[in-house]
Amino acid sequence: MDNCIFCKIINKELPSTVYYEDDRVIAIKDINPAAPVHVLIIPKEHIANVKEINESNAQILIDIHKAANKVAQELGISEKGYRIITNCGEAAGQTVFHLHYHLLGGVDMGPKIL
Ligand code: D5M
Repeated sequence: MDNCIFCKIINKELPSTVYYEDDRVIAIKDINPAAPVHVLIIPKEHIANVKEINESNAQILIDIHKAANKVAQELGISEKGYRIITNCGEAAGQTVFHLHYHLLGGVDMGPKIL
């Protein structure tokens, strides 16, 4: 999709620190980290947010969670625990309208972070 930051990162038109990539998902370092470990898990297909998840594309949620667990393991936050969240819509704080999950860890989190 034109003018989508994450599509540009996926297409290597913009730089990023990549922790994991396969044919469906990419995991990159968040440019503005809210925790010691802050990774964005992004589907390669342009889906605006979870409101656009339906029967035909829901498999991507499994792919995203599998990638998140793999990255959490590799970055050493799996044992202690981590948080995975997604913002849906402006009121929730979504600023990039290409579906992504924040993987946060490396700190003891209270009920609220982000
Ligand atoms: O989260 C959008 C997130 O995307 C926010 O934490 C910053 C991050 N971001 C924005 N641009 C970049 C680039 N170029 N690289 C890495 N991370 C980026 P949201 O849930 O939409 O508020």
